[in-house]
Amino acid sequence: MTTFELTDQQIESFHRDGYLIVNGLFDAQEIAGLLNFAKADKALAEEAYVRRDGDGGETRLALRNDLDDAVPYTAVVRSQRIVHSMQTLLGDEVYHYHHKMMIKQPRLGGAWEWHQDYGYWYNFGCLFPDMGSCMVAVDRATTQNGCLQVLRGSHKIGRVDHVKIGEQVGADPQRVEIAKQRFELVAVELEPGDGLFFHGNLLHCSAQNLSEYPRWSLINCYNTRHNDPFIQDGRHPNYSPLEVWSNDKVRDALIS
Ligand SMILES: O=C(O)CCC(=O)C(=O)O
Repeated sequence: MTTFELTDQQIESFHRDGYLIVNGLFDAQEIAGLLNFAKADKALAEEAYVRRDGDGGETRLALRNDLDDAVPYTAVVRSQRIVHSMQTLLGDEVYHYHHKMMIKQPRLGGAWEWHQDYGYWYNFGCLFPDMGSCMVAVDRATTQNGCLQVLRGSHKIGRVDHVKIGEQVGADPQRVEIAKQRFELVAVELEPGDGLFFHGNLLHCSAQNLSEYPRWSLINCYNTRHNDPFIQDGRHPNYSPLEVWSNDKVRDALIS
C-alpha cells in the first residue's frame, strides 16, 4: 500500500508562504471520477446556494459538515494524502471541520473578497488559528475563470478584523491594501487534481469568472484536535476522530 508524505522542502515552503501547491494530488482517473459524480449530483445542485458579490456576480456553493461514506467527497476528505499532510503542516491530529463545493459558472461566477478563513472561524469559538484547507481543483482553475489569489506569506500577519463588504464579509480593507504592498500577489492556477493546502490566516480572494469555462473546486477544511471550539454554535462540528482512508480505498471510491 502506497502512502503519500510531504518532503521537508514542501513543509518549509508552507510555513514560509502560508500555502503549498501539490500537483497531481489526485490523478486524472480519480479526478474524472469526482468531476463526473459531482456534475451529475442532483442533491448537490439542489443544496447549493448563491452568494452574490458587489458587482452582481453569482457564485454557488454547497457546504457540508457531515460525511456520507457513499459519496466521493467523503473519500477526498478522508484521504490519507490530505489528512496526513494537513497533520504534518498543522502539527497535530486534525479532524473534519467542513467541506464545500465551490461552483463558479461560466460568465456568472462571482468574486470573493479578500479574507482569511480564520477571520470567520475565530467567531465560531476556535482559539488558535491552527486550521487549514486543501482546495482540490475539479476543473482547471485559471486567472480567466477566477482562480484563487493569495498574498504569499500573509498568514504571518495574524488574524485581521473582518467587516461587512457589500453582501460579503471580508478582511479590513485598509489592512488588505497595506498587505498588498508588502506581500507578493500570486494567482494560483491549478490543473484538475492539483491540491492547494493553505493556512487559516492566509489572505486570499478570487475574481469573477468571466470566461466560458466553469471553475469547480472542492475545499476540504480541517481543525486541529487541540483547537476544539470552546463554544458550540452549531455552525461546524467539535472534535471527533477522523477515519482516514488509504490511497487505494480512496481511488476505488473515486473511480468505481
Ligand atoms: O473558491 C473561491 O473562489 C473562494 C473560496 C474561498 O475563498 C473560501 O472558501 O474561503
